[in-house]
Amino acid sequence: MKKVLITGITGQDGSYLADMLLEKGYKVYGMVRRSSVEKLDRIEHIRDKINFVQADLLDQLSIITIIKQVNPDEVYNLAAMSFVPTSWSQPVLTGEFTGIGVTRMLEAVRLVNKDIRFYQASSSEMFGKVKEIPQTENTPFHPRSPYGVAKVYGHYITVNYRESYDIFAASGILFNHESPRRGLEFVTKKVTNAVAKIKLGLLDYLYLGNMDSKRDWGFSKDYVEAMWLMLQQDKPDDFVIATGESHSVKEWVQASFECLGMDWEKYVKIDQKFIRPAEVDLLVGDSSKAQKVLGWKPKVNFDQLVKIMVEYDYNQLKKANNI
Ligand code: NAP
Ligand code: F7E
Repeated sequence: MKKVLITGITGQDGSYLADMLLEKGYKVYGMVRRSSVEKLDRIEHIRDKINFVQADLLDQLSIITIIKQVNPDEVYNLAAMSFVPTSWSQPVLTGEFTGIGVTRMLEAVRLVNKDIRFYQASSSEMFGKVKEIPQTENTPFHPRSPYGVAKVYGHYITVNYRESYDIFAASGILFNHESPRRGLEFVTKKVTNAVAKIKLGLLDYLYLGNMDSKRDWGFSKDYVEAMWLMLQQDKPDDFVIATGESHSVKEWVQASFECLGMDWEKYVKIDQKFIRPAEVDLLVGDSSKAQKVLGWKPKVNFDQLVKIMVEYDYNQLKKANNI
C-alpha cells in the first residue's frame, strides 16, 4: 500500500486529492496545524480514513518529524496562505508560509529520504502582468502580489532541489480552480453563495471589486488528478494546468445569476474596498504539454462549473434555512 502525505488537507484541493487517493488505495496522511477548534468540514466524510499528523509550515523540526514518522512515497505540498488580498496585509507571513515553507518541506525530504516524490502547488499568479497569451511553462513570470512573489520563490526552490539533489520534485502551475468546497472569500464562491442567498430572500445585494479581470477557471476535482499524474511519470517536470478558456468576473456573475433566472445588474454593487493595489488582468493557460505528456485534460467547462456551484449553494442554503 502506497503512503502519501498531504499538506493543506483541510483546504479545497487537499480534500479532493484525499478523496481521490483513498479511492486509489493509498494510505493517506494529512498534515494539520494545531487549532483551538477543528476545521475538518471539507474532509468530515473521510475523517476516519485519514491519519492526521500535526506540524506547521513555520516549524522545520515538526515537518522533519512527521516525514520521518510517515516516510511517505509521495508528498503533495498544498498548504499555503492562498488568498491574494491577505498577502498585502500580511506580506511577511505570506512569504514564510507560501515561500520559505516550501524550502522547509524540501529540506525535510532531502534529510529523511531523497526517494520521496514531491509535488509543489505553484500558481498562475506567478505570471501576473502577463508577458504572452496564452501562458505556458516557458512564459516569464511577473507576479503582482506578495502571494505571487512567494509562489515564484516556491516554484524555483522546487526546480532547484530537483537540479541540486536529484529529488523527484514536480511543480504544477495551476490556473484558478474552483468547486463547491472553495473558500467563501474567493470571487466564484462569493458570487454563487450570494446568488443563492438573494434568490432565497436572505440577502439584498452583492458587493464586488474589479469585474473586468479575466481568469481561466477550471474544476478542482479535475486538477487534483493532474497533480497525481505528475508524480507517476518517469521524470519530474513542470506543467501548466488550465482549461484554455478565459472569462471575466462579470461573465461569471452574469452566468451565476442567470442560472437562477435573475438579472445581475439589479443586485450587484461595486465596493472600492475589494479593489486590489495591483491587479492581474488576464490569465489564460496553454496546457498542451500536460495533455501530451500526462494525458490530462479538463472535463468540466465554464458553464458546467457555474451550474455545479450555484446549484450546490442553493440546495445547501435552502436546507440549512428550512425553506
Ligand atoms: P485553501 O483552500 O486555502 O487551503 C490552504 C490549506 O493550507 C489549508 O488546509 C490550510 O490549513 C493550510 N495551511 C495554511 N497555512 C498553513 C501552515 N502554516 N501550516 C500548515 N498548513 C497550513 O487552498 P486551495 O485552494 O486548496 O489551494 C491549494 C494550494 O494550491 C495552495 O498552495 C494554493 O496557493 C495553490 N493554488 C491554488 C489555486 C486555486 O485556484 N485554488 C491555484 C493555484 C495554486 P487550515 O485549514 O489550518 O487553514
Ligand atoms: O479573485 C476579482 C479579483 O480572489 C479573482 C487563488 O486561488 O487563484 C486565486 O487567486 C478575481 C481578481 O482569485 C472580488 O480582483 C472582484 O481579479 O477569486 P480570487 P485570485 O486572486 O485569482 C490563483 C491562481 C491562486 O493561486 C490563488 O491562491 O476576481 N474580484 N471582486 C474579486 N475577488 C475577490 N476575492 N472578492 C471580490 O469581491
